[in-house]
Amino acid sequence: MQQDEYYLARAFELARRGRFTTTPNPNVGCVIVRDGKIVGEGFHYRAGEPHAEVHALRMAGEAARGATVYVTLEPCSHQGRTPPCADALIAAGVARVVVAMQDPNPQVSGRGMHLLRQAGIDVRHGLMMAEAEEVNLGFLKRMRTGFPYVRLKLAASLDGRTAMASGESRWITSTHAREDVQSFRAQSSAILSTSATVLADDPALTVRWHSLPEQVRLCYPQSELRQPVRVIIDSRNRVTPAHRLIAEEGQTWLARLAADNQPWPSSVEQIAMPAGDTDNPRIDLVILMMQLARRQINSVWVEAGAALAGALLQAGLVDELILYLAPRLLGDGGRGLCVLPGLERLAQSPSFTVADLCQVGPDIRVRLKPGYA
Ligand code: AOF
Ligand code: ZN
Repeated sequence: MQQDEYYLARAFELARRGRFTTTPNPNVGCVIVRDGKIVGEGFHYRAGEPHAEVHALRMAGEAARGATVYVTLEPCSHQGRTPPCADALIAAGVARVVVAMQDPNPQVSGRGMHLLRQAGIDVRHGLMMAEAEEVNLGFLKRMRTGFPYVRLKLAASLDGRTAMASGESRWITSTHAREDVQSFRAQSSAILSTSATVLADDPALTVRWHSLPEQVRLCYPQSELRQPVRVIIDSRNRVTPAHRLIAEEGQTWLARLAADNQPWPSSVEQIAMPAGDTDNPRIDLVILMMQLARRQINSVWVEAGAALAGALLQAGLVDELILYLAPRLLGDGGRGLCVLPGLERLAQSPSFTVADLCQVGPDIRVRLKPGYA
């Protein structure tokens, strides 16, 4: 039925409005239609606050009786931070529910739709699945696999260099590209970097509201700004309370082999990681990602150097590469994008499929997914 897609598309539009704030919860939108008219609308804004369906039911009031409800994710059946939406829909006396995707959360996983059907409500599900995947890449990956969705950000010149032979590297890409980066940071649960980057650049790794693109600022008020947690791989305890990111607002997690006794503020947590190989103690990236997912991190935005970029790719942990290319040449003495030890044959070289390509100010942005299509 074309009409179902029409109203569900509206529900997806609403769902996307929560993309900066819902983590660790998913983005969900809901539209209630009675006699061909939208009588209620809502979306999930923040964990702990009402779910999309509850906002829409409140707006519809009595008009929800006998209405059709369009929702981008299966209504929940469990008592979480908020009561089950399936119960609220049944109590409101709705006649029909159209669901894009089943909720993979093991606490729900089909039970929400089962409850609705048991109450005599007509339920349709399994439409606009591509949109349903796209709007919750992080939440869905964490629920299905126990790993977060990882985006690796890279920036280079046309010849794939990240620094001049002299080492000069600041601002290869434009302010437009940096605004775009701010928008990706703002949509991520966590920003991942390394002590090498902290020692070299002393970055804040925060979202700065004034640096967000204008179209983002219009729908995301400064008062609502959420700082993604900064996760720093620091196996040799080199980050100190004097580094800039420690003083900035937001939390910082230091992934370390052993904690130290420095006077850390309460916003800093040291995560003890297993050492693995005793001759060469390093932080295991696979274990780190699993730990992050266990801490409800849906999505990770990686901003670091060529060593971490290469290691993540070689460990198969990257879901998406966001590559900014500045239209300039730095020459073949400059530093490359990824350290890939042991790479000898073309057949072993990591390859990608271009997901999309656009111009950001004067720069080029390519989004790539690992593997050939
Ligand atoms: C819905 N509608 O808008 C959302 C749902 O702790 P709670 O109560 O917020 O529950 C969180 C879980 O509920 C989350 O993990 C996901 O399975 C589901 N999210 N469900 O019916 C919504 N955001
Ligand atoms: Zn719910």
